[in-house]
Amino acid sequence: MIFPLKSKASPIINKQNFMKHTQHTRKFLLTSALTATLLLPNLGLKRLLAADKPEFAPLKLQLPLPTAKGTPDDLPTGPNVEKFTDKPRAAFMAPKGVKNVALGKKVTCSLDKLYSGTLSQITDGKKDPDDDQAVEMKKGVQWVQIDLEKVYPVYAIVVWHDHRWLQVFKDVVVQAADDADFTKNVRTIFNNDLENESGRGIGTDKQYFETAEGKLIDAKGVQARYLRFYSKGSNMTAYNVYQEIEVYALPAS
Ligand SMILES: [Ca+2]
Repeated sequence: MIFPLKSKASPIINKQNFMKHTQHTRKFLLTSALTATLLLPNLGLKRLLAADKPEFAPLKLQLPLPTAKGTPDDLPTGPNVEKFTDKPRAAFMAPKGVKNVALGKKVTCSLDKLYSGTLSQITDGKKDPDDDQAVEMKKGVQWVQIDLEKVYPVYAIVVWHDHRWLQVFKDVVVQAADDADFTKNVRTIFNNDLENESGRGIGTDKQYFETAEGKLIDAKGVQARYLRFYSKGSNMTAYNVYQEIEVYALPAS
């Protein structure tokens, strides 16, 4: 009597199990397909985002020799002047593979004549505190301009005005534009011109001392081809002076 019941029940149970199994399999396959459909574009998107956000590493600079002229006694002070330090700058993080894209690029300026040097010396890679490496131009608000020849995302700009002496250059403004005449999409990257001497607006950045470290400006990936650098002498000289300007960007942009 028991066997027939069992034998009747078994196929039903097996069939139910089979149905359940089939339903589970279908659910699993559907879920898997759905997950794959949702994940694949995300993975693609993630890859794209990863490509947009490159890996960062400390920026390595080739620093010039320090000056042997010593420290003047009457160093400028005040709330708008960074405190002088002879310690190395903290590491600046920039995307891996950035290069000085300004090296060898054409430089123009606000004047027809220079006092000393040539404009090409501003992007020749040399920045030692030697008199024959200083490019000097007359007093007043003057500018030099670099054409990077194409648009780059710029991460760091390093400027050596004149570190032959420990001094502070005045009204330093750095701007980017889409055209050589600086009429299109002009953006200010750095400005310590507190009284709008250069007519570029009042700056909020601090004045700083010239040292072999140069002034590193965080350009935050600004898209730029033309860069213009304003100044109006220093606390030691009315001249405007440059030894080198470096512009760090990813070359394959
Ligand atoms: Ca130089």
